[in-house]
Amino acid sequence: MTYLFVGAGQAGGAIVDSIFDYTDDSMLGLFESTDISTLGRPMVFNSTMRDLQNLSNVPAGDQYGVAEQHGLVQGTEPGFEEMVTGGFGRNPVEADEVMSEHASELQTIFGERFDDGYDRADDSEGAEDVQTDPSRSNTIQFAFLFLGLGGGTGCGIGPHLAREIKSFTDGQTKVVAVAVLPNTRGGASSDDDGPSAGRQAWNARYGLERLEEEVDGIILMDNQRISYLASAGGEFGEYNEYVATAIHDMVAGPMLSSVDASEVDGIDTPDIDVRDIVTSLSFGVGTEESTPGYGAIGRSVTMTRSLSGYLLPFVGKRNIDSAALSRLSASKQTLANADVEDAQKAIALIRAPSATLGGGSHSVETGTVKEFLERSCGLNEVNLGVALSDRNLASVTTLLTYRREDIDRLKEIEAAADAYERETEELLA
Ligand SMILES: Nc1nc2c(ncn2[C@@H]2O[C@H](COP(=O)(O)OP(=O)(O)OP(=O)(O)O)[C@@H](O)[C@H]2O)c(=O)[nH]1
Ligand SMILES: [Mg+2]
Repeated sequence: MTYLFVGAGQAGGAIVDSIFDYTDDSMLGLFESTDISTLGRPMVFNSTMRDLQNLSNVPAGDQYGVAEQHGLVQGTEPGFEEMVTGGFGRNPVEADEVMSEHASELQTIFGERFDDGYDRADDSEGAEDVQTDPSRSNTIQFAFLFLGLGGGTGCGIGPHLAREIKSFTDGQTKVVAVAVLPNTRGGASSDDDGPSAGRQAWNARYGLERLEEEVDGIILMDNQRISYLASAGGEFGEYNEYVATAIHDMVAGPMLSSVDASEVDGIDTPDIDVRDIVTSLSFGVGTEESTPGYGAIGRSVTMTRSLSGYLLPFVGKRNIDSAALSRLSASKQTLANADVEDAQKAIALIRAPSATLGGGSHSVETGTVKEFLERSCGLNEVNLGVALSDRNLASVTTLLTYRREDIDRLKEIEAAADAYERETEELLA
């Protein structure tokens, strides 16, 4: 069983890189040093060698160049630098065409890394057996696909990656996309040297239409949320870290630092897993008409000890305001102009030191967090998990799922894409 963290294009690669920064979850050495790399593997794809070279936590063997002439080229291949120079000039249509021609090479690549993938001759027993059957131990159970929608490469190749991952496992892999929405505020350009906001909106609409067909759920990371920053470009690092932490916690937290149900006050089954995340992110799971939902993620964190408590272990416990933590987590979601009240479902993870989970004045009130989410969500489908933290921090990470039609930002982007199309037609006329 493997989780795959795939990055496409510059933004996608950078976020995956940030997730694999968490290669030691045991800061204080209280837990065995399990980390994200025991659960999942990174793989990044880009058309520009330079972006790949900027990555710190994804080894060259996990990097692939996409080049019109050469197809998919592994980062360790001699001559890589000469082959992967092109880029797609911010044009996802071109990236899509090139990737279409070379998509079948992905099957070879996956085959080399994940044995023969799913055992096709014997797939009648269902996915539950994946964990126990050694012949399938290396199959890809879940894939997270990170990509920017405003550019060319990630936007154009992302849908192909999702389709080929699924096809490799005969549809067994669940794929969640984490898609960066461009900042479409202001007319000219949201990047200094980037394409216009209108063009990025057009790209985003193009990419989303294709992505929706291939994945089980889409988490939106809206760059408009950080557009108030003077130079948003310079702040991507912090924003990537924020999202990487939230996703890392939700995916890896319950597995790496799982909690004993009897220790937790207020909820019966405090464990969530990635399957629950996928279910929460999709509509109509298990039916013919399963469609991807659109999620936004948020995270709030507070210290469980005052600073003096760090020095003197038995003093300085702080009261934890659980209601404020939940509100903040939901309000810090990665989607601009989104109304929590419009969300249909939610899944959340509380992470806290075990001493703060048993009830009492210094504890996280899990019931309060759950209640807050239930009140906000139309479908009353709220799934709450609890995992241990080995630091003196309590955090609430919340993933809210919306229907596409309830998201104003997507309407705004579609309108901007239409306007861009009209403008360019007039120019060409
Ligand atoms: N949140 C975030 N957004 C980014 C980051 N890097 C770029 N972006 C944004 O993501 C969108 C796509 O840009 P890139 O990822 O650079 O594009 P690409 O996929 O490499 O495609 P090309 O146009 O071929 O270079 C744009 O809206 C960028 O502003 C990042 O590290 N984090
Ligand atoms: Mg690029």
